[in-house]
Amino acid sequence: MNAVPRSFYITTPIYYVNDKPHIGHVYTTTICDVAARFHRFLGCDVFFLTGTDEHGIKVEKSATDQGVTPQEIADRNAAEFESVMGLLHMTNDDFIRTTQPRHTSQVTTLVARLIDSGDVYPGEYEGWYDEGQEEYVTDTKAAESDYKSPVSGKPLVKAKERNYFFRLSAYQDRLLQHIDACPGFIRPEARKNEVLGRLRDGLQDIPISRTNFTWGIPVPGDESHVIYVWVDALMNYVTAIGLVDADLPESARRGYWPAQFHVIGKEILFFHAIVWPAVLMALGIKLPECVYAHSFWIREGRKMSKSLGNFIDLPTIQSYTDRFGLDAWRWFMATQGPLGATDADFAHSKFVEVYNSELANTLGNAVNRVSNMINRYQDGIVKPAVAPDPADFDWPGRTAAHVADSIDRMHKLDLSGSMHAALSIVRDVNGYIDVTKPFSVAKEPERADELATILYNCIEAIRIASLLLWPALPQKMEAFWQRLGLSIDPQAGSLTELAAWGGLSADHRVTTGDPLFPRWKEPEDE
Ligand code: ME8
Repeated sequence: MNAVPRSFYITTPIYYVNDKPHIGHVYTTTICDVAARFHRFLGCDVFFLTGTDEHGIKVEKSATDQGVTPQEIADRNAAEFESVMGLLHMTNDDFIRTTQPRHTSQVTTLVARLIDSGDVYPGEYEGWYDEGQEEYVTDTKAAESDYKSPVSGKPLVKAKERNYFFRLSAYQDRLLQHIDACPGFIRPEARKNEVLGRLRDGLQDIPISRTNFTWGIPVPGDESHVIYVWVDALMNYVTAIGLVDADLPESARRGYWPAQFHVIGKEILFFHAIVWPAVLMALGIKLPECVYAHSFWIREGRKMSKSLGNFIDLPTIQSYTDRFGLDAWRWFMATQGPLGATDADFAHSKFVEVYNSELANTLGNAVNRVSNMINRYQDGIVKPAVAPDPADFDWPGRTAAHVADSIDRMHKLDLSGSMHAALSIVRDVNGYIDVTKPFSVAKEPERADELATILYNCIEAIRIASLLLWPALPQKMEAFWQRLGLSIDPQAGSLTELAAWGGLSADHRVTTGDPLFPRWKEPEDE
């Protein structure tokens, strides 16, 4: 088993305020939330950051169109993103907004340092510009996409600007060396290879200032330019922990750097795995441990896009949490999401299938069967396991192996593997009941001790699984603990001690209740 890291800093991208929250934002934040909860439970000092990216031409344009100030748009939409975090019970420790003075002041300091060191220099740039994406596209890429934006389809425009440039080309070799020396720096492997390919093609210096709009942080010493939104945004990862300004209260968080994980979507890999590390190298700041770029959710086999109007938006997400419960939604995000190199399909039938097979039939069923038997045969009291186990099953060994596996996978951000390791304990319980047949044993009063052993093993195994499952299923596992009369505080950081076999004392009273995960039947077609 890996040692528990002392501190654990995990970030999501900061989301653009010119868009409405959708499954993509919710997904990345949920992954980080599950990992953050798990690591807190393990006793790590966790800092989980999310927030909003509020500058740039798109926000300025929307503001002009709507006749309001960009700040008003930013305030309104950032509030919506923040409320989504609350609605979905995210446990982020802070919510950074790039228009906050604590951020802008430190970005100014950092860019001034880059200008002083010569890593940022004034120059002239001419190239194909994608207005929607606010980025220049190389001549080759522009030709490949027929001089249209690969994202919006709108024509690219030939733009010429006097800009401040970041000397990205100077960091190509150091980046290659770093990736070579730290194999876990970019994950998954396919994304690392993508970055290596890009590095081998050669890096050009990149313009990091704009003059065609004003909604941004001014370049220090030259107010006619604003800092490119991407450089501004990337810096949130260090401004939120006051890395640059000892006078800010946030500077108490400096010990969290370097971050363990920047979790992002694959489309912003270049910025996180090339630009950001190079900027950090230029500033003499350590690099994060891992940039984890997941793939995309698609819907019913089709890419989600504005033109198709098929985004899984907040009302759709709420229709799932209303029908299946928030935990069922979190489970699907955590176990079926695109953490690997391929996209994942959000298909309604798949959601129902996973819900029924894993939550209703496996977990919910085990909890119900065992609680009901303890109630029916033992008046709801857990009795000690004094008799030998009729199946001679190595419960302490088996559960310890699954616990270690689940923790180890979570350290690597393999959420599905971690949760399924926990669920394996529950599957073991269901198999054990089939073999030991407590419902038959209960018919013979002289076998009461044997029955007590069987039921103790079952409820104790489920208790251990519930600890590991809690980060994905917090509400339902807390409800289960309540039925068992356990008061567990996952913030207290005692997961490994609690997960040791035999922790459940006899004489606990188990209450029954509505099924935790009622089996889902599609309403009949009208
Ligand atoms: O890119 N599937 O913000 P953004 C899974 N502000 N995840 C998805 C997704 C999908 N179909 N679509 C989006 C930005 N995401 C910048 C980031 S960071 C310093 C600045 C998720 O609002 C995924 O995490 O466009 C992706 O990287 C992010 O939303 C993009 O959010």
